[in-house]
Amino acid sequence: MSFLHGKKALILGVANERSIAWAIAKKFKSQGASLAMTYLNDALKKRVVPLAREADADFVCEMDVTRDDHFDSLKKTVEQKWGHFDILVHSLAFADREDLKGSFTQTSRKGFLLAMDISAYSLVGLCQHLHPLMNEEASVIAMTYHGSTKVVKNYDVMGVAKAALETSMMYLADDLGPKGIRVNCISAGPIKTLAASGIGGFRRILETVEERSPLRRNISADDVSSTALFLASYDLSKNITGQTLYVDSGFSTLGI
Ligand code: 0WD
Repeated sequence: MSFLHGKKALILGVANERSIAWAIAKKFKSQGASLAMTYLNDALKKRVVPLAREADADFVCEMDVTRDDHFDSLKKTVEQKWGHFDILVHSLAFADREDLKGSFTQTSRKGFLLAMDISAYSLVGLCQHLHPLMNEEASVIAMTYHGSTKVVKNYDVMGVAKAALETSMMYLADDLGPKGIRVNCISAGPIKTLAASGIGGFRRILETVEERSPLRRNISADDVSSTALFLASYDLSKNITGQTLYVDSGFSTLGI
């Protein structure tokens, strides 16, 4: 059975073949969806275009979420190529490396706003521009992390941005629910990707999950893609919205 047959999925956040967004793209493709992907800039275009070709994407375009004009051009492109679409995946985040070193008190205004802008406001901007093109039964999925609700060493300003992302997700779910659009987050356990390499002591975080999580193992990008499929599919999750689903081997449930 293919759960996404005839559905159109726009996926933001593929940087390379290790990206969570790439695992999601492959999973959606295998379930019958048509894809479109965006890349951040020319440097990443070289990596993303071949992946988009491999996934037989309908189109690929540039999208830097700090640029207002890119929101307008993305909307225009989606409208021209597809008209309407069904699934939006937000799998992007950014903070200055300097702000991910364990001294949160030293966060600059500039660093704080940058992390918020790219990692949280972007979801609001995307929904604002694209919701008129979303079909009823559409699903919006954003990626988050446990550092939003608990202190995780070195996650710092990104934890604050993820808290804003998760709360934005709930307000968007309430706003867009009457149109039939669902909005949810997946809170993934640590996975070694390009973005993760910017977080100090990331290897130790992976070791801790393996040692202490209830399931005593780390998760993979493919695990996240299966949950993304569940949330993308109207048949599987039609009454789930405004939620953060944890795919973390149970780690977030631990106290001492
Ligand atoms: O352990 C992990 N890897 C986890 C990641 C655990 C839990 C959550 N996440 C989240 C991340 O915070 C992010 O929201 O999953 C999402 C995807 O992250 P990823 O797959 O781990 O990382 P990566 O492959 O690096 O993709 C993120 C991409 C950027 O890559 P780089 O590394 O070049 O910053 O986000 C994109 C970019 O492609 N991105 C932007 N896209 C549009 N406009 C921008 C921007 N301004 N900045 C970064």
